[in-house]
Amino acid sequence: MAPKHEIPSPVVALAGGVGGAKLAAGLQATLPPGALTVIVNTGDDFEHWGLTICPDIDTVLYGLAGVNNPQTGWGRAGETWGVLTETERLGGEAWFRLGDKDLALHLLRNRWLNEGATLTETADRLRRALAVPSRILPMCNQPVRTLVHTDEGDLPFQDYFVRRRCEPTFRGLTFVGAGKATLSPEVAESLRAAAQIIICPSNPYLSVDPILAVPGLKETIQASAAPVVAVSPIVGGRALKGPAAKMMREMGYLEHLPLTIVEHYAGLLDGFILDQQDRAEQSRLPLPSLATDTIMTGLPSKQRLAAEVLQFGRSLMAG
Ligand code: FO1
Repeated sequence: MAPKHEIPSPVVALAGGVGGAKLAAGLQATLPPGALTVIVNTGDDFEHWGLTICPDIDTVLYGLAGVNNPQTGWGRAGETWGVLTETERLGGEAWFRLGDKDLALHLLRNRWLNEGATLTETADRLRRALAVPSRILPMCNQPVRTLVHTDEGDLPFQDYFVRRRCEPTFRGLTFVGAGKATLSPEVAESLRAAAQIIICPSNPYLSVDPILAVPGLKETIQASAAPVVAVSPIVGGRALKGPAAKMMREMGYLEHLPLTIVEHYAGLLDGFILDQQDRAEQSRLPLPSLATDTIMTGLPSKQRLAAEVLQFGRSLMAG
């Protein structure tokens, strides 16, 4: 592991929810304060209880603040559910579990948005309030909403993922509004200034593709001289567990091999990190790669992987 002063910064990470938040926490703990910027998927955002909900921003925010619920991966540790319970008793919708602490954040964010703040400004105020040294940037300020095409018709992402538990058969995705989104100055500047760009082990189709769908974002990464390294979300030849795995199967991605991911990110990557359990696939990869333990549990394993990712990126700069 390189000493902190040898790691080139600033570092920009592209992240979705839980997997992204874990690596981001490791990167933050490894880098000097303020050296990390995380660009986060907002395709999962939706309106609920009259509030704008930003699941991936909040998962990254809570993860970097160390206040996340490690069991669910989303939401707050030590959460209470008074409002949800009462809402349900009054006949309101309770399929999407907003806890009391989480709700407080949403009330504030909504007030700021109603006052005219951008999503980027709200994320910055919240990360400062939770003493997070890293910058958290929504992929854009305009609403982009992932729409899932199913055999039962089109469903907004959270309706499909949480309310319907991915039961309808999956047919495809549209990132509604992506065409009209613009690169925010903060996202553009962070990518242009980056010494390393890391694509976190988030779902490439659900979590990273919406980010790359923001017009100009992919091109800005491609124009960067910084090495771009993706960390595989695959362990042992398999994608995520649970409903996401069903969705991936229905998308036709039967072989969740590291090569599939590399090909998906064609033209973007300088290097790839795969799990040591997939080491047998390493020789198929058409770019520099590193096989290591990518499973992140506690902070030490997140930090160890982060240090390896940074070191690997640095080796690509030298080469
Ligand atoms: N995921 C669930 O499976 N059930 C929930 O009730 C739920 C509530 C929730 C509340 C706030 C938040 O920020 C995230 C929440 N998530 C919940 C997670 C989230 O909707 C998805 O895991 C992501 O969108 C997928 O990346």
